Parts: sequence; structure tokens; C-alpha cells
Amino acid sequence: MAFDAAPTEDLLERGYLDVDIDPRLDLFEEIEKLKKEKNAIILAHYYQEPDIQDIADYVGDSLGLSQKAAWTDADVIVFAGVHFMAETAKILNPTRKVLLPDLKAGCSLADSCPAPVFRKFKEQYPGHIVVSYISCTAELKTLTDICCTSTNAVHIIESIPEDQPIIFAPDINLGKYLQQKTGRQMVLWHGTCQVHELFSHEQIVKLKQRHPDAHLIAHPECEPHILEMADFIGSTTALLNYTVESDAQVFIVATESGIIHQMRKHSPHKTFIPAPPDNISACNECPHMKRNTLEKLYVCMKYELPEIVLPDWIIEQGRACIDRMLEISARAGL
Ligand code: CIZ
Repeated sequence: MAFDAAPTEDLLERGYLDVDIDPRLDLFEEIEKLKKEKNAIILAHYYQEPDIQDIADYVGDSLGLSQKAAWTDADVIVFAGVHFMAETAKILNPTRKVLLPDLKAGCSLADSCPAPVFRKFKEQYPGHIVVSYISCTAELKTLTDICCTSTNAVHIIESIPEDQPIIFAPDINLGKYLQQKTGRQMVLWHGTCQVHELFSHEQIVKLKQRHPDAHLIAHPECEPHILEMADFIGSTTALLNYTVESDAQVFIVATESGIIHQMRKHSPHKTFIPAPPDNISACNECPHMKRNTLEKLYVCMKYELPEIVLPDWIIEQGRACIDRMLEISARAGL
């Protein structure tokens, strides 16, 4: 069999190149070689599998990843994350080639807010400005005034004059959390993330009984009844920092379980327990994030496919809301 033969499968149908890889290859070494050869940078989200996090040049949340994508001078940005994140990198740095190992790595939250439907929704609220969580499509960003991530969302809402009405999209749980934190009433779009809405209140209570000293740490995309129980609520970066700084030794982690890889690396002597999902769901892993594998990463870098290509109008009109977010974040020292 010829390994590494030129890709023949229909990329669009599969979402990735289907190539037989020589099993004798050390993919870590090969990927390092490709990075140098192509002047490529690998940006990986905290929810990626451990091998991908370990080979990445930068691992972080959407804010950090956007900042890196905007400022990099690499010729190729390899985005190990989901589709909207790679689109954001392309919008911020359109002259670079942006690759995503699997084009079908989507996002349930982004899918919950289709731009044409949102446009009609927005028309019902004249005079409102739109704040969108970065977990939305590039097209939705063209209908957005300011983007936010969970790291900077409170700062973004607080930067808006108090008498200015706001529509917040697409995550209803994050929206409710922000209303509570900032005291601002907002018109909320009813979208959710499939991972953060499956945690089981009952199972977490049982787990807390078994580990009475454990701290429950939760992402604000979780449902309010989970957040009410939490000892700490924050973005992935904030959760990671909390586990480093806290005196607690055991943490129940209510977000996608990929972040636990970094938590263990930063605090090898502490214990991290993924918050249990309901009885129907098998685990709290994002099926989209986990579509990317080390093999797909290697093939994608070798053939420089699949590539993120966006129409010029999306890049032009989608950029302003991300730039505003980055400006407000910089002012807040984030
Ligand atoms: O914005 C992100 O990166 C996500 C999905 C979570 C977080 O809080 O960092």
C-alpha cells in the first residue's frame, strides 16, 4: 500500500482529507518539521485532545486564540478548534492561509442561531445593539455590534451605556448569567451549547456528598441550576487559573473535559473530576472539538487542506465587532 498518497476522497463530503498515513511515522516529529517548513503556527483550543494541545504553539480560549491569530506573522494558521474559531482567525488575518483539520468540526451553539432568522429577530428590536458571544457564525458576526467571549463578557456589557438596550446572542445561559452579574436586562436569544446543558444536578449533588471538600467549578454556559451550586464560575482560562490559585485539592469540573489536561499539567498533585452528565449522555466531550485528531492535523498541514475561505463581504463586515471586542479587552488588560 502506498502511504501518504495524494488525497483522492471528496473533501467536502468527509470534511477532511482521507489519506493513509505510514504507521511508522512519528507524527509529533513530522508536524514539527511541517511547522518549520511552512512557517505555520498551530493554535489549539483547551477542548482539543491532549496530543493536539501538546503539539500546539499556543493553547487557550477564544479570546487568547483570537489575539494570537490577529498578531501572528506565520504564513499558515492551523486552527485546532471548531469552525467559527477558524473563521474568526481568517477574518482577523485574511492574508494568511487558515486551515482547520476537519471542516465538519462545527458548534451546536453557533448552529442554534442562523443568521437569516436572527436578522428578522433583530428587526423586532429597533434601537438595540447586538452583543454576540464569539461562538457564532461569521455571518452572524456581520449582524453584531460587539463580540464577546466568556473571559471578557462582563467588561463588554459594562462598557455599553446603561440606557442602551442590548440583544445578547446566542447563548441563553451565558446571557442570564450576565444579566445577574451586571444587573442589565437584555433581550436574549434562546441558544445553548450541547455540552454545557447536559450536566446532571442530581449526579453532581451525589459527587459533592462523596467529596465534601471538592470545589465545583462551572462555565457560565451551564444551566442556572448548575451555576447556583458552583463555588466558582468562569471562562476556561478563569477556571484553569482558579485551580492553580485555590487551596482546594479536588475540583469537580463543569465544562468540556478537554480543559482538564491543562489543569493536570499545571497542578499535577490535585484531583480533577469531570462533572457527570445526565444518564442519557455518555460523556461531557464536545463531539465537534473531538473531530480533530493528530492524524488529521498532520494531513491537513501536509496538503494545506481543508482551508477556510470566506467571501470578502463577510471578512469586511464581520471584522468590526471583533475589533471592538479586542479594543475593550485591551483597555481592561485582558
Ligand atoms: O470561548 C471559549 O473559548 C470557550 C468555548 C469557552 C471559554 O470559556 O473559554
